[in-house]
Amino acid sequence: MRALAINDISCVGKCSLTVALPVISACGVTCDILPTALLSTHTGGFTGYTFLGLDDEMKKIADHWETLGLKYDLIYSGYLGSRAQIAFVKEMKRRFLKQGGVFVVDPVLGDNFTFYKGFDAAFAEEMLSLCGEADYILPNETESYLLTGTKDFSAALKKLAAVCPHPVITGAQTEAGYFIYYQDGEARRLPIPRVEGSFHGAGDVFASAFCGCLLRGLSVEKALSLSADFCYRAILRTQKEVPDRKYGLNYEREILGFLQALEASV
Ligand code: PXL
Repeated sequence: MRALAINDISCVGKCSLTVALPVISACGVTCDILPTALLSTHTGGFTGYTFLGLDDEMKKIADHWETLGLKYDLIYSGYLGSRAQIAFVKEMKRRFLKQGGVFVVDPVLGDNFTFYKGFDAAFAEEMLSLCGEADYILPNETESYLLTGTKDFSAALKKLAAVCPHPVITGAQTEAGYFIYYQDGEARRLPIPRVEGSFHGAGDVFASAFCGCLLRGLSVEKALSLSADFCYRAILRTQKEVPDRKYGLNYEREILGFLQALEASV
């Protein structure tokens, strides 16, 4: 099995490709990467970060790959730096996803009910059109709101299900805490204990683990529950060990338990 992760390289802050590559590889599958941008840190909470968009380079990389005849079982896209990059990801899907392959979109837009720096409503609209080409979309509750205009999860899920067959809204901040997803024509809930506060990079750990589980042939339910549990454990560890949340999740020492659960499920 071969995956392609299209995401940025934030050199510090444990998100995007610095999470996707180790987590998907550890799941036991090949993970190639297409970097969208190079940043000194991610944009959530740091100031003064550097940003180099890689639009031109991405095109050259794709052209070279075409000469190699590369095709992917799964393409997973995350942080995209511009509307042009969203259009290019659609083209990547057409050129490089195998027939019957899976396209997973994490529509990275924001957190705490605001856009990350550099994103706005026009960008969200473009992201929604990318969601329309995906098999799975994994918005957090903020992104679900920015994509649909509603804070009601059930209503948002319905709107997203009209766009994509398998929307998963992660980390609904209700009293109990749950993920809400659409499967077999109905909304389903996956209870996840709620942890107070915001944890940067949690969405990337979850999405990467989810892709790894799908690639190993797990059902959607099993992939969701194992990935969410891994993410939850990493959040608990981070709460104890990392005073400054912008440095991302300490997921590394939770990955063994996740992989054991994965291997026991295949
Ligand atoms: O974790 C999402 C993410 C990915 N990449 C970059 C980001 C963010 C969120 O802030 O800034 C560059």
